[in-house]
Amino acid sequence: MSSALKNLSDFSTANLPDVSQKRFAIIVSEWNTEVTGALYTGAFDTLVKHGVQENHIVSAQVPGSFELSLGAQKFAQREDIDAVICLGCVIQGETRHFDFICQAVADGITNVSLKYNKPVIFGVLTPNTQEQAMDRAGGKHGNKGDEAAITAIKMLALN
Ligand code: DLZ
Repeated sequence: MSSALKNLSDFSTANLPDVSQKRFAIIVSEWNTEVTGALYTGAFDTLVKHGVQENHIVSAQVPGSFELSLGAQKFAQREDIDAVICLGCVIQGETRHFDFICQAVADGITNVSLKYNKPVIFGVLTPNTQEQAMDRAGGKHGNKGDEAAITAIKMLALN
């Protein structure tokens, strides 16, 4: 950023950069596919709605959210990819598995982003229940896949 911030606004879709020549990868986890499928549709459609060419979006599935970091790395390391969006849903269970997966994927995605100096977006829901997940995958709390796509677009404006 070259000058002082004048109007710090809430998260909005106003004044997004031109992304018509940018290329994105969307990595989506196969666990809880009812949720992650909705996140994926939201992210894909939002990219297109804001000017990304459909053939500039590559998509890949990984088995679970734990695998999102490696999936992200495989695309982040490609020179032709400008930003990576990771989508998953880890639902709280009765064991500590939830904590390990959430921590690992958050750390992993952060590391990939910093290593390759590219936006790698954390679009992973960590709800207590399936209902809470659906509320955030096109339900009453919107679609966090849409937000992940907008975040990726916004981060490209920093380049
Ligand atoms: C094993 C597991 C469990 C219990 N729950 C979830 C979940 O709610 N969401 C998710 O994305 N993945 C889950 N996984 C799978 C792990 O992410 C991972 O695929 C396996 O531990 C293999 O590395």
